[in-house]
Amino acid sequence: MIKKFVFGNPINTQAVVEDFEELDYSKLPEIFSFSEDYSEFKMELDPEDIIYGLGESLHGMNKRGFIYVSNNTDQVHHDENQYSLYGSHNFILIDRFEGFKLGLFVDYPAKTKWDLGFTDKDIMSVSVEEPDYKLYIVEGETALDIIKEFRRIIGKSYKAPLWGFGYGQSRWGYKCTEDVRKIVREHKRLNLPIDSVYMDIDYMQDYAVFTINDERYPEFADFVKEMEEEKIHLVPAIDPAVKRLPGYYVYDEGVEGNYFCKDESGNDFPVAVWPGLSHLPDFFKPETKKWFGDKYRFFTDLGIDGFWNDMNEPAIFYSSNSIKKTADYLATMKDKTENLTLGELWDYLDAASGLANNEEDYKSFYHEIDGKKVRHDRVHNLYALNMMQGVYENFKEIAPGKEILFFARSSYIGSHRYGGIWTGDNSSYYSHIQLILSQLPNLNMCGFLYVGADTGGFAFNTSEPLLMRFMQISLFTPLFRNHCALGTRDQEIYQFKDIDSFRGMLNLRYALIPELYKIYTDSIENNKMMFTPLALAYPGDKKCRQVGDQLMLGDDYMIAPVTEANATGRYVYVPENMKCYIMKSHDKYRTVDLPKGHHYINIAINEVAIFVKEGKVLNLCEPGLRTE
Ligand code: MIG
Repeated sequence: MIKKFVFGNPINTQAVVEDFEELDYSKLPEIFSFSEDYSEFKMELDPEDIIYGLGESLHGMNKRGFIYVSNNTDQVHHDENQYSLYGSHNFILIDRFEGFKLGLFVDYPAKTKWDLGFTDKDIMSVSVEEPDYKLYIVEGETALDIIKEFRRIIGKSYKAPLWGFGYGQSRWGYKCTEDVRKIVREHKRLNLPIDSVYMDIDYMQDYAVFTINDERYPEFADFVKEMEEEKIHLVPAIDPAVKRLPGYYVYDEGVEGNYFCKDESGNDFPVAVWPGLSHLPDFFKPETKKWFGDKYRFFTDLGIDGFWNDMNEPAIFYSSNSIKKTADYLATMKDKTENLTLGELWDYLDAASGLANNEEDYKSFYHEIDGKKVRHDRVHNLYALNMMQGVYENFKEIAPGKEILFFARSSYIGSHRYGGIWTGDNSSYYSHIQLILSQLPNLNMCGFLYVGADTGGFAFNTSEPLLMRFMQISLFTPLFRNHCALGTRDQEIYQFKDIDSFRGMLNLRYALIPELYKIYTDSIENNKMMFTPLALAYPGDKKCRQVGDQLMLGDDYMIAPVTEANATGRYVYVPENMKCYIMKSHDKYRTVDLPKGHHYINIAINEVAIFVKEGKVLNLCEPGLRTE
């Protein structure tokens, strides 16, 4: 049962694909108290209420106790003091034990603040910047019914090709054909399965999108063919910002077609990102969507069938406005080379660090939406969605009949119909293994099924055991990509010692792919969760409400990764009788029958545990070196 309320004059975000009659405010749930202008509502929480949702946001599986702000942000610090990551997934589910359950979707494309029992531990308060939004209240018998209902109204999730479940190797820093060949060679030499190699921004000529650096990738078309023969999919990164360079075809077409975002007076708004001075395509205009989507032909014509869209929050390093302001400020400090007051010192430090992704910049450019000029910050969280929609819908034009792997960094609910997401710049921390676990079910309820995190961690240096533990969660997620940042320690499997153990994990993944893909497509077709918190899968079992580091996978399995450094096992709560497979690979494992209850399981560094419900089987196939 869905109730829709409309406040003010909301933008049509396209998140919901079904039409609902809007209800009279007298029908608003009585448990909510609204501020006079409806920009904020509060609800009293029961001490035991769990709140799930908010997609990829930080903190644990249960979101209660913190503040979150939906504000798509290029955020490399996935730390507990951050409010926003790359996506805005404004759906929450309040779950009271054996009682009241409620789903809530705030369909609003600018900043939305979720104070979930932080300021006052017993009060949830949700607020928007301006009261122009739609509020959907989703009711149902069970929490899983509510999620299903919500998933139905936001439309079917994107379906990735099977090869998108293969292992992918990536790193920021691969520069040339030889770097790619080496990965394929090493995997072949060591009998390590792999399906794809990702090409980060360095393949471009001066970071100009839809170009190839001919020196580093000479005869690129032949190189793609060569990889095709190896059955390796190359997946290039695509960034939205277009380098401002007269004579560069993408820039010229953009100017000619009037496709870029405008400043206050109607000139193309300049920003700086990787290519230097650039312009952001105005993806709110249908003709821009079509144009940019069509540019992917550059790759699809060569046979490339996978893409990742980065920087589409959109990330901005600086604008002429913000850099001028900073430069002016620094000029006033020119003679202050000693005796800065502490206040001046802080201002000084902030001046440069505040340049990127600056609030003022997001208020300084405009989109054209249905012929009207709309300031960017009012629709900020929809920029990535519109980019993805344009690109996805154009795939059938440029690559008819082909299944394309497509995912992005930034998103809004609705983006899930066009592609997947990866969770961005995590770190090589053990706590970020737990973070993936927390993100998976909360993303699933918001429609995002093709998801995954940078395996091994993006920022900072990984270690062999950490990469191993990271793989033991990633081998269950649809996207399974080893990726890391420029300048960090080499992170490919073959850089480490215990290759046999890594091979075991990859073989297990490949042996699981048919079953994982089945669970994945079933989740798409039937609006189900691929990963479910135990509290929702076993609503009558109070013990499950304490479990934040285990997940149900599909209908029959449970996973409980080791998330702690140096641990050689962990405590697990088993919610019904299960058989536990403790696996070194698809064909090397021991099993133990576990009755419902608490158990300590030994799980060595090269082992991963899969729990199977009594009477169910663990479906494995013979692994191969490619998904094919
Ligand atoms: O400003 O393309 O999240 O995966 O390696 C950094 C370089 C830009 C951010 C992405 C990351 C990618 C990196 N990018």
